[in-house]
Amino acid sequence: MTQRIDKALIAEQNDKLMPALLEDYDALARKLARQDIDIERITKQAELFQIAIPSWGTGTGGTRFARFPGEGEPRNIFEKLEDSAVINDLSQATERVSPHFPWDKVDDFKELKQYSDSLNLKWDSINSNTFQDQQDQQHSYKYGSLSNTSEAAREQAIEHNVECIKWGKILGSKTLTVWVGDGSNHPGQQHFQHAFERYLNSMKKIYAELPAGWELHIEHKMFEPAFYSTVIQDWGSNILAAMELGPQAKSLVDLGHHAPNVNIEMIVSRLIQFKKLGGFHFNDSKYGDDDLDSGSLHPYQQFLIFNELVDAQYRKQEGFNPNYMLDQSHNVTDPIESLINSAASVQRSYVAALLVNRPALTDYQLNNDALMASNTLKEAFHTDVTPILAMARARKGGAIDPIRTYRQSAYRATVAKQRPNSGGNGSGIV
Ligand code: AOS
Ligand code: ZN
Ligand code: ZN
Ligand code: ZN
Repeated sequence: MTQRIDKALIAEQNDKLMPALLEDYDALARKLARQDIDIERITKQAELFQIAIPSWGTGTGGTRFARFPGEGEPRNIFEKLEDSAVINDLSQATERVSPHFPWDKVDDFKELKQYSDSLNLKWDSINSNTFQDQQDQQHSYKYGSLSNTSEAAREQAIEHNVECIKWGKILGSKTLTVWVGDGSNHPGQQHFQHAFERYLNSMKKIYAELPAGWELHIEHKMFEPAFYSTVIQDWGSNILAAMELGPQAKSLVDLGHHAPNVNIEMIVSRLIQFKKLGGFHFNDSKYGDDDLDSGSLHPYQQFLIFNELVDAQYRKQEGFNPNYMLDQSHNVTDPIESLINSAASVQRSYVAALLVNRPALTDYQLNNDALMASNTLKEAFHTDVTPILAMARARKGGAIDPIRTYRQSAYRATVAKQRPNSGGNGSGIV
C-alpha cells in the first residue's frame, strides 16, 4: 500500500476547489505574462521542488520544562514513515525522510528499506547523535563527543558516525549530517584551539570512511547545550572544518542557529561561492533554534535566502546542489499539519524567488540603484504564488488544500486508536 490518504478523497476535494483555482491561476498567468514570465515554466519548477522531512519532526516537540504529547504520535520509525507518507501524499514535495540514530531504533535496516520503498519514500541525510548518552553507553558525552578530552569517548563517537554511514548505505542515503553539542559552559573550561583540533582529528577519521559520492554535512550552532562556547559555533568554524576535511565535506545552515540579526542570506552566498553549501535545516525563530515553523515569522528572510539559491542556479554556479530539509519543533500543533504547511512555505519562497527579474536586478546593482534593486526583490516577494503551489500539487496527485483534506481524512483520529501508548521519542529534544 503506497498511499495513506485515499486518492479518491483527494480527488473529491480537489474537484470542489478546482474551478476557483483555475480562475486564480489564469489571473496570475496573465499578470506574470505582462512581466514576460511563463507561468507554466514556473509551475514545472514548483513540481520538481523537494524538501526532506526529519523523522523526529513527526513527533510532538517540547522544551526542557515539559512536553505535551499529541494524539496518536508515531512510536517508532515505521510509524514515523507512515506519517511522512501522509505528508507526501498531500504535499507531493516531501518524498525523502531524514533519520536520526539511535533515536530511530532499527533492528533490521533491510526491512526498513523495504518498508520505505513500499511507501514510495526515499532516505535523506543520516543524522548521528553524540549529544546525549544512550543507555548502556560506555563513555559519557557530558564533556563532549568528537572533541572530548578522553580518547575513548572520541573513538566511541567516531565509531557511531561510521556505523551511521554503514546504515545509510543500506537505506540508499548519500549524506551524513554531524551536529555535536560539544562546547563549554564556563570561560576557561575548554582550550578553544585544542578542542577544535581534537574535533578535526575525529572528523578526519569519519571523513576517511565516506563512500564515493557521499557528502559529510557539518551543522553549526552557537549555543545549547553548551552556553558559553561551542566547538562549531558559527559558519566560520564550520567552513574552516569543511575546508580542512576536503571536497566531500560541506556546511549545513540551520536557520535557528545564529545570533540574532545575523545576515543568513549572505552566509549562504559565501558558502555557495566556495562550493561549501551542503544544505539547510529550515525553521523560523523569534529567540533561537527551531522554535517556530518555517516562514511563520520571517518570510522575507526565507525569500532572501532563496533569492541567493535561485541566483546560483541561474548563474549555473559550479558545485551547487544543496539539500533542503525541515528541522522544527512542533510543540502545540499536529506535526503533520506543521510539516505540510512548512514544506509549502519553503516552496513558496523558492517559487517567489524564481520570479525575480535577474537581468533587471543586475542592472540596478551595477548602476547602484538601491531603491529599484530592492523593489525588484519586493515585487517578486509580494506576488501571491498560492495558485502555482496548489496547481503543482494537484498535477502531481496532491491536494489543492492539503490541510483541509488532511482534516477531512481523519487520519490523526484513526492512528490515535492504533497508537494508544504514545510517548514520542521521549526526549522532547528536536
Ligand atoms: C540541533 O539543534 C540541531 O538542529 C540538529 O540538527 C539536531 O540533530 C536535530 O535538530 C535533532 O535534535
Ligand atoms: Zn538542525
Ligand atoms: Zn537546532
Ligand atoms: Zn533541531
